[in-house]
Amino acid sequence: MSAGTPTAPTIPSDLAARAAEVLRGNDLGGWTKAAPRLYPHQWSWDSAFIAIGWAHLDVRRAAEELRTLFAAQWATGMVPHIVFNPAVPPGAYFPDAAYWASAELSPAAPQLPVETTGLCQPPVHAIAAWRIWEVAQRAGEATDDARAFLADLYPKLLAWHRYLSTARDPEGSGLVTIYHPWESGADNSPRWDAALAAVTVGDLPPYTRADLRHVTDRSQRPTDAEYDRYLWLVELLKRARYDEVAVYRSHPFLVKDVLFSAILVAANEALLQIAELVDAPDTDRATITDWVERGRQGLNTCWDTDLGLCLDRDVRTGQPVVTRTVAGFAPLVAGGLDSERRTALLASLDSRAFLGHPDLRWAVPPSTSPHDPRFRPRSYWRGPTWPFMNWLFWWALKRIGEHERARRLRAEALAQIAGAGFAEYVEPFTGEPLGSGDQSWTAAAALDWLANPDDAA
Ligand code: 9WN
Repeated sequence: MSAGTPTAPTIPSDLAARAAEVLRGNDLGGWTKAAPRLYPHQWSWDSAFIAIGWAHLDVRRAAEELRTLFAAQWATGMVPHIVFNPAVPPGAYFPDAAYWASAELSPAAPQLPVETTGLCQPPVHAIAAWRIWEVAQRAGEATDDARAFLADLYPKLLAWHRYLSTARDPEGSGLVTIYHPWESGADNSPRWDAALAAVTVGDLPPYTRADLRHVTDRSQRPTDAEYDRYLWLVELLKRARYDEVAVYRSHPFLVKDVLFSAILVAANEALLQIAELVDAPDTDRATITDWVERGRQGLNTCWDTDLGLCLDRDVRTGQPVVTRTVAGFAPLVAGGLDSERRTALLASLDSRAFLGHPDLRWAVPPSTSPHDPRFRPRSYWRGPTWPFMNWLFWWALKRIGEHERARRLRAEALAQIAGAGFAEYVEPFTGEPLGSGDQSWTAAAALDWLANPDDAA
């Protein structure tokens, strides 16, 4: 099946039931593992997508997922990228809670026994919280509970977005700075190659990777050289005791991440809806509206006319990061586009560099364009397609009124899940499932799509 061919996929009638089984299988009561063995903890942005899946099975359980995550929020407002599962034996996931030592090093970290990393991930949480509300309303289910949940979560979301708009954007650029590729959620994307190459790895204590015990084909995971840099960056964050000002002064990896920033814009719009619902003060609403505008202006400064994509910017060098990845479509997620920018972005999306590539098994966006010299079809974020990314872009296309494109993307993405199962990521040409199986957010995306057939467009 080529990208240009219209598809009429057959979706097995038990797909939603199988997706629900995946979530239930990974459910540890109050929170959900990102995957059964490879990711045995609670991951921040996985959790938000997972909550959307739960909303279709049990709205209260969906709310609980986010509540548990936000219980580990730092005093700075940061929502940590991983909340560790105390039942996981040391070494089963690396780097583990002891390695990060966040409570020991930072007064802003949550108190023991809650243990987290000292990084964050893209802020999809307000989007998820609003989606839970929409699902609850549609189902006519316990909307008082859902409203109380949003009222309780609102100040936490506000503190989270404030953290990102201040500590992570001291320049007031509207763009969020990340300290580590793990913060982007797209760990070994070629987006980070140049900034990582400039990092000199110092005296790193010996370590054993746990991921390769679960994914034995090394080509699917980041390389050892990348891992050395990931860990060296953690080492430096620890030496700075996770203090933002110190990190900003000395850290060698500081990058303005356009997809992260665009997600923050969309999340701020969701937060405005929540603010309205919970009757938040006008001053909050004015602040959030400023963040939305500033974010869109920041993204405008990252536009690359030749590529027809938005590019990250390296804070240390001031230079744009020239790559062709799915992150380049960030303005579609942020919304508020003028017609020229919208036309250019959609042309890039439809082009042979992305959805129009003739060899794609399903017309869903590869993480890195096959036209980028660093494209690798089996290697993690260097080419494979990611089901929850399909969800994010489907949601974004719908939000900006591109209903026909959204409908096609949903159909292709569901066909992919029907064919490849609940894989973490998928080889774009052959459709081979890669990484972990039974990945929670893949199941959540399926549940959301299948629960709302009328949502197709
Ligand atoms: C590091 C859990 C996470 C996702 C990320 C994905 C991967 C972790 C890893 O798995 O990252 O955070 O160990 O590779 O890149 O997006 O949140 O699913």
